Amino acid sequence: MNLQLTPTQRDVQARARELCGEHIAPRALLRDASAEFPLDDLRRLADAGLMGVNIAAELGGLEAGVVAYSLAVQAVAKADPAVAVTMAVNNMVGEVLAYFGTDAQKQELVPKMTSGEFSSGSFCLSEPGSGSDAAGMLTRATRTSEGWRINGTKAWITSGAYAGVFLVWAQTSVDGEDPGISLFIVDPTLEGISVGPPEEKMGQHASNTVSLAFDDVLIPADAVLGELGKGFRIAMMALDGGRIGIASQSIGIADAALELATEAGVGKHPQSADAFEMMHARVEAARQLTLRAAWLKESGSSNFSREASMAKLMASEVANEVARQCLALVGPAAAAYDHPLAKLVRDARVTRIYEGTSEIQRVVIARDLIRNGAA
Ligand code: COS
Repeated sequence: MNLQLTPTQRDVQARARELCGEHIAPRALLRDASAEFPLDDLRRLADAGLMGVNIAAELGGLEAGVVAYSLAVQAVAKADPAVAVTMAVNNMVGEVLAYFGTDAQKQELVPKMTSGEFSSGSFCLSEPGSGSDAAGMLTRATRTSEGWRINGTKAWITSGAYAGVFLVWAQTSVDGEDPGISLFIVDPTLEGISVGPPEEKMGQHASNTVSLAFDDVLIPADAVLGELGKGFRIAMMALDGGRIGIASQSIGIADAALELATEAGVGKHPQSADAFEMMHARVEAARQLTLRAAWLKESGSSNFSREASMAKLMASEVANEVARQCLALVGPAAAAYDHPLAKLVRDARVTRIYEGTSEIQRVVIARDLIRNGAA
């Protein structure tokens, strides 16, 4: 692994930082207070190529790789974690379409995601009764004479009220047989889809999180993405990459907390210096773990699940600890609800939950250790 950033990676990082400094960071607190979905910023991210960092240029992506993607998410999360998660899910949905789609599916949808024509895309896997046990989903797609009929409910769907495309996982029925879980491309404007009210979350208010109900939604026969019955594997592969995105978001949160604490003079006092240096060291360790997972994915490794889960586990735990500790060291003023450090503490919590809880990351790591041994 080359620890030196390439000119392309530095360029992507600089692009993200410039856009964040000018537009995303200055409005983060206001955006949090109003819970306004960041349509303008998403358009700016798309204009800068950041909605398809690891997607081929012929589909409108930057084709800059996974390390560059991680650096971009880190920069955006440092400015506003709510914008970063929206961007990360868009990149993940775009990559799934670009990787598993037929030529027709790719040409029709991916350029709309990378160009910003679709403000966002949604990854519809979790359900009210199945989050960690993703395979326990109840949503069902039944083959009809002309296509598929979908019934079920999805929960905690990022960008669900704004997405231009849904990727929906469902148990599949074909002539009474059940080939397993399949993945479907669903147009969010179809009849039978209802979008629940935005969830009132403790943090990341400007990201949109809703439930989606599918009531006899009819979709065409060619809406299957990838092989019929093989959708669960696609979800797991996508989540391996998605976890690198959330690890990167977590690092951005920790970077922001450390910067705010430094500005407040933490680190200059002998009482806080030890803790402060250790926090910096832990954030750096989490960053290197995350970049390594990104590099493995970028180099075409057939299995980077363990590294992605380790990065997500470590970075999300570090982000939570660092944000909390910085708040404590800065003092009571930082505990005001709308103080930027209090916002980071609130924003950090969900990084230990979405795209697989810390407990699930431990399961993935343990299974891989049992199967493949230690490094
Ligand atoms: N890449 C490719 N294939 C994978 C894979 C991966 N990372 N992980 C699992 N698979 C495959 C397995 O090889 C297996 O394939 P076969 O059926 O062909 O043997 C299949 O998927 C089922 O795997 P497994 O038996 O491990 O599935 P489990 O139901 O036990 O689930 C966990 C495993 C718990 C890891 C999974 O349910 C999970 O990740 N849950 C968390 C879900 C999540 O992160 N949700 C967040 C949603 S977005 S906010």
